[in-house]
Amino acid sequence: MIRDNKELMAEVGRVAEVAGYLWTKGWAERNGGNISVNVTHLMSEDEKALPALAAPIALPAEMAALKGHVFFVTGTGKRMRYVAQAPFENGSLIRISADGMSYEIIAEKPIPPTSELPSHLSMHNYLRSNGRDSRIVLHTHPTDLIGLTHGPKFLDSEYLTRTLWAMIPECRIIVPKGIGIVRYEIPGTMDLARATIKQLEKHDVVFWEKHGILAVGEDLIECFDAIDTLSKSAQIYFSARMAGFEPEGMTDAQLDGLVDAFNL
Ligand code: 2HA
Ligand code: ZN
Repeated sequence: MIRDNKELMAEVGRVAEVAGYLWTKGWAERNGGNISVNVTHLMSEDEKALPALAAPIALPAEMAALKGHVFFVTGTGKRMRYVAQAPFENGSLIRISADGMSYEIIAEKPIPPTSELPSHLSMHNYLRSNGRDSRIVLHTHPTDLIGLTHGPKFLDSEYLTRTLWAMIPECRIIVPKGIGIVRYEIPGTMDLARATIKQLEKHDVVFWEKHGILAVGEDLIECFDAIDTLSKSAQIYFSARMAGFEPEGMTDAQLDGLVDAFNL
C-alpha cells in the first residue's frame, strides 16, 4: 500500500539517491553514516495507522514534539551502498507512539533503525519544538572534513568556519550559519546527541571531532550539498597545503560582500 504513495516513494527515492552519493564520495565505509527523514506530512491517516511489524521499543526520553510522527530511517548495521539499491531492505518506516515514549516499525519490513536513532530523534524533537521545519538529519563520514578535526586549531568554530568559507564564495552562501563543533564523544550516545543539539541552536552543520559530520535541514539534497560544498573547500585547502603553500583565502571584505549580494 505505501508503494502506491508517489510522494512518499519519491522521498524514499531521495534517500536512496543520497545514500549512493555518500558511498561514491567515499564517505560511507562499511555501515558508516545514517539518515532519518520525517515523512509524516506525506502520509495518509490510514498509512499513519498501519499495524506495527514488531513490538514497541522504548525511547530514552519523551519525544513530546514527535507524538504520532512517522520517519524513514536507515537500518542499523546497513550499508549506504545497499540503501542506494534497496531502501526498504536497508531501512524502515517507524512511528512514534501517541505518548512519545516509544516507537514501532510499521513498514515495509521489520528492519531495526540506526544505532543513532535516539540521537536523531532527540534532534528532530529539539528542532520541531523550536519551530524549525528541519525534517532531515544526515550523518556521514567525509574523509577530508574528519581530517580537519584532527588539527587542534580547527576545533574552534569561528576559525574552522572562516577557513572553509574563505576557499570559495559558494561555501558561505551555502552554509551561511557556519559550522558547530562537538568534541569527541562515544558514537551513538545521548551525550553526543546533547552536545550536538547545543550546536544546532546556531548551526545547521556540526562537525563531530574525529568521527564525522551531521547536517539538519528541510531538504535532504540540500543537506548533502552543504556537506559536499564544505568538503570541496577542505579539498582546496589541503591541495594548497600539499603543494607547499598556505592558501591565501578570500579577504574579510570579499566574504562580507557576499552578505549583501546574497541576503545572507
Ligand atoms: O551508523 O556512523 O555514528 C554508523 C555510524 C555511527
Ligand atoms: Zn558515524
